[in-house]
Amino acid sequence: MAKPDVFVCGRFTLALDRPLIMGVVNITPDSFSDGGDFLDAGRAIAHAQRLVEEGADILDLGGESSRPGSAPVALDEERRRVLPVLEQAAQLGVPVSVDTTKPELMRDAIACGAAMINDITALRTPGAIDAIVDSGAGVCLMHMQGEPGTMQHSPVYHDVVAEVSDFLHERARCLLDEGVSASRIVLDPGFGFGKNHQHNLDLLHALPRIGSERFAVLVGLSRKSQLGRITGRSDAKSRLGSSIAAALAAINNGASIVRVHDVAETRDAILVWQVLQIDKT
Ligand code: HH2
Repeated sequence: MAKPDVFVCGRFTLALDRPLIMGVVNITPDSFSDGGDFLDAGRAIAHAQRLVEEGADILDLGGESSRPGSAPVALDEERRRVLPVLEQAAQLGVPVSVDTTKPELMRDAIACGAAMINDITALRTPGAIDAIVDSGAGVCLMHMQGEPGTMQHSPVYHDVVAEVSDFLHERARCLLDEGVSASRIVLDPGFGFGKNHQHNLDLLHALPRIGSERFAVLVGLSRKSQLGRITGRSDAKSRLGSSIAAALAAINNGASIVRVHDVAETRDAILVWQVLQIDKT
């Protein structure tokens, strides 16, 4: 199926003729795979710089963990974590995304140089759409059933692909109606956000339907527990091999952007996989 040609975020226009890598910088004490590693601003900035050197096309800064069971973070604390890092990261030459659900932080982040907002609640907080609409920033709209505190308890769908896809397209419609162009919007089915293993598999197979021809699709499977369930690895940092396999599967199924913790290894895997693919037709 045809895909959009470009993703426009802030002053950047990213060609989608190759898969893009979004490198994750978690400025949190409690993220599921690297909580505490980059809570210090200096370490977070050094990590951001390293990810860009390793080939990240986009950086995603987050100051609030959304792992299953995580507790919400107050606005002031999230600001305190994210903004000093953003100020420096915005100088690194790649678009910087801020992963937040709070409209106040969205506005501050865009004023501070963020080129993209990544919202796991798809801009459902009142004021979130207004915060981004006239900014030119790119937006990732993600699907989540329930809330991080309880979302994995017993997710239920009648038809997971139809429900996720309809939800994302409705949210995108709200932005289009406000004059946001489709090239600024990417859609994400939200792997592990209120989904069991079968839901995740069904969604992975249905990525072209989720994006349709209009929107690029972003996939975040890196280090997630559903990969650990397949390999039997409970330590999130030991999921590098499975994360690379998942990123390649996502790209093969139509994802334009993969959100990953391990940029260098993912980049190399994508490059080699693309060169070595044997045309079986
Ligand atoms: N996953 C996480 C956080 N934000 N955003 C999008 N668009 N898609 C995702 O799949 C996604 C996301 C969870 O990963 P991480 O940020 O590493 O962990 P934590 O939420 O514990 O900080």
